[in-house]
Amino acid sequence: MSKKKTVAQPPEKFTGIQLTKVPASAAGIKAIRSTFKHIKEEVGIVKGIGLLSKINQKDGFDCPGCAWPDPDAKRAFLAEYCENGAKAIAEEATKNRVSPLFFASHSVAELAKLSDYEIGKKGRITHPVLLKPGSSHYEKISWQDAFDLIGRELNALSSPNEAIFYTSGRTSNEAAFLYQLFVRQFGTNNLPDCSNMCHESSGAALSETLGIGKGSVTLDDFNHADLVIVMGQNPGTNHPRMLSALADTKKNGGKIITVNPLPEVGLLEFRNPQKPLKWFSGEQLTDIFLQVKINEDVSLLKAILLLLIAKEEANPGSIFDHDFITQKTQGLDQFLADLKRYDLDELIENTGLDKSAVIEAANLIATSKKIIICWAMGLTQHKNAVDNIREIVNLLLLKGSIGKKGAGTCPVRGHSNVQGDRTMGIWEKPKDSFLDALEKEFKFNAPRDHGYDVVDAIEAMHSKKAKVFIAMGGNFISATPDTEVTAEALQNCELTVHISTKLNRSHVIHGRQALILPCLGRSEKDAQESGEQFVSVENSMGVVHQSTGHLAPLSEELLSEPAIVAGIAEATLQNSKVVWSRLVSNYDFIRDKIEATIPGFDNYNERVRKKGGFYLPNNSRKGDFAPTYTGKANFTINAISDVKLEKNQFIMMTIRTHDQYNTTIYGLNDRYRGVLNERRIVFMNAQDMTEQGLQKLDTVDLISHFNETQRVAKKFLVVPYSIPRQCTATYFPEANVLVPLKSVAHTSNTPASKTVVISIEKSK
Ligand SMILES: Nc1nc2c(c(=O)[nH]1)N[C@H]1C(S)=C(S)[C@@H](COP(=O)(O)OP(=O)(O)OC[C@H]3O[C@@H](n4cnc5c(=O)[nH]c(N)nc54)[C@H](O)[C@@H]3O)O[C@H]1N2
Ligand SMILES: Nc1nc2c(c(=O)[nH]1)N[C@H]1C(S)=C(S)[C@@H](COP(=O)(O)OP(=O)(O)OC[C@H]3O[C@@H](n4cnc5c(=O)[nH]c(N)nc54)[C@H](O)[C@@H]3O)O[C@H]1N2
Ligand SMILES: [Mo]
Repeated sequence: MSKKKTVAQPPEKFTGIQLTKVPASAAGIKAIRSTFKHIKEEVGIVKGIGLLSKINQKDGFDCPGCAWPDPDAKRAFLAEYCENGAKAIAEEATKNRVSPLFFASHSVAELAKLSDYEIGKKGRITHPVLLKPGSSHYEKISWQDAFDLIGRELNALSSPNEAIFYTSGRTSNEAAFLYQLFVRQFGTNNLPDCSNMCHESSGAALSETLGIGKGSVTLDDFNHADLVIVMGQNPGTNHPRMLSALADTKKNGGKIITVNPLPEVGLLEFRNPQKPLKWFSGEQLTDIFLQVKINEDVSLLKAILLLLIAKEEANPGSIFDHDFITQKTQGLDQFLADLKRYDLDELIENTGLDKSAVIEAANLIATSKKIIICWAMGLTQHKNAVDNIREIVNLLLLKGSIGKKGAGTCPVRGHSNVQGDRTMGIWEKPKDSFLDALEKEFKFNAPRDHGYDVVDAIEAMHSKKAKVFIAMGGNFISATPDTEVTAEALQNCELTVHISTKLNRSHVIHGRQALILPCLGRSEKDAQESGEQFVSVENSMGVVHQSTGHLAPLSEELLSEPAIVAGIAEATLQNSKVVWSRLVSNYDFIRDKIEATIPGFDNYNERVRKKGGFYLPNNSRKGDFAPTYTGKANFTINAISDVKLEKNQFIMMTIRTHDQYNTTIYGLNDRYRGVLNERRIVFMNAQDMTEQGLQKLDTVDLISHFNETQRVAKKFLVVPYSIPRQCTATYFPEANVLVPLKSVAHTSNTPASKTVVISIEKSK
């Protein structure tokens, strides 16, 4: 696409790679050592230990790492965190400060030349700052002047739809509710969020088939499952506490099948860091590992389904749950008719797997009555991502494995409150019933047209249809696809505003004017007029609970996210009947409003104070599928991948290392994959390397191919790895420049950042 060289991408420089042996197991003593190294370097040991003792405790704060739930009952002291949760905390509680003085001595152009790792390590922002039109440096600004500037720019737009309000998934329920209320009173549904790039495909598939966009299992279900299938997910790195749940499944006699193009270490063997006796001897987790080709999961599922059908037909009633199917589902006949069009051997060939492995997996599924299927980005970020998840539902429906103990759907969420943000109305396609409730409670006319999601928002800014971009957290430029196009989009804006904790690349790829508004982090005390506040969040399994910060705020200038929203709202809205400052004076008042408008939050203020919180209603957990468009659970007909690779082309997936939280780069190691001190690498199959005339650590350029357009990312080092033929992997965000903006999943519009077609050339 754009040939011109900009500074939007991370710099093309190497940091000094070392390759080591891939470890045999995850966690264990090395994880503990790594935890304390990060804590010591960023926070200091004494304060650090105090912090760790509060993570995920019932009186403590919700770990800003992932959305994996905490045990409902007993919680170990100093133990409900993992290595990567500790790193997340270390990043937030860092000693490093980005003050007005820092900005005075570092120009924006200079900062843009740094890598995301280097930018992030500069630390927490201490004061609100403004980049004036044409200026080279951010300067201190008062909160009121910042709010007034935003109000003026928003009110100068010819339509509220020219403004975009992004949200990342760390925002608390209270802040998210206020934010969407302000945005809708301003007059638009332009509320894109990180979910659009994350589990949107899960939400789309699950709502259509089961009548709720959330998963159905609870943590306890892992104790009762006969079989857990983990597809397209790397919990050893991204949800380490999930490994304990998988270990419980095994302890109780259940089995585990893993479907992944990579042999992710954490899934294969695990040393429980919370059980010192297990630090030195690993627990094997995966029983059957299916090393599937990228984006061939539908082929695999269809092959398994054909094998199951053959068994069922040979011995009717032995494999499928006919009572469940008859009472609760619709669409079986059409689904079966479509499935039988496929040829088993062709499907298996697509997957790149041995037939015997697929048969072994089908046999285990055949004899299991209670099955949980877990998945994450390996399934949601493809063109046919929604098909992946609907096909999972087909399998679970045939087995009657939804709505009973030990069974169900488990989309494993990313950001710690991404699910709660959606519940609070952060969505560009709100339901009418939700808007009706807002209108009734707050006496205004809510906008009804759907707003922009992430991809549409980038296109709108690119074509200058949108002119103000406001982000509640996140790092838009580094998280989104097509880095150069997104950069042009942001640079077209009149004003870009980031409500952030830490410095990131989105602060230096900016509009004509730019504001950074620094906010309190999860771990910090939040004092308002009525005293210290807590916030609430919803985890991946629909439990809403409180989160209370314990540290003194790092700067007196910081405001809480709800207070910032209130400040912007007061400076922008002339006729609002909401008394914003009153809502912020005591977050109980915000929760009262949530209770009044969103189902499932009865007695919110009382129930959220109960230790451990409360479960939100979930129809599919109860085996009730009435909310779907047919009133039953729907079988669906799904397509296998239509990606055709030409000679010398590869599929590339963009994945996370063990040392990052999305675009926050904790360190330069990917310990579990044996890569140290380097992020610009491409994992390749050794035979493919030979065919391409490539050697270990050769420097290559990656060229992505999409609808006749090409995008180039220069200077990556080739690392031979256990990965299927024609499959490659790079790290996010370095490779985002290769992900075409228009290459998206159907229905969910999620960027297909795990199906990128590339060719590989030696660098000149
Ligand atoms: N420490 C840490 N924790 C995190 C995050 C983080 O960056 N760091 N991010 C958080 C967020 S927002 C999210 S969404 C989650 C992400 O959690 P994950 O989804 O685990 O993250 P990814 O690194 O994107 O890994 C995707 C996995 O899917 C596999 N995969 C890729 N393509 C395919 C495919 O076609 N089929 C199959 N079967 N597998 C495939 C990859 O090999 C990889 O193992 O983690 C959350 N937790
Ligand atoms: N190629 C490729 N692209 C991807 C993905 C992929 O797998 N491959 N994954 C996608 C996924 S799953 C996701 S979820 C998105 C993530 O997209 P985002 O959520 O936009 O990105 P993050 O890196 O999580 O955001 C980090 C920034 O959030 C700010 N922050 C941290 N804590 C707080 C807080 O408490 N409050 C506020 N206001 N700000 C805070 C900090 O300033 C930090 O720099 O990226 C997506 N992009
Ligand atoms: Mo995510």
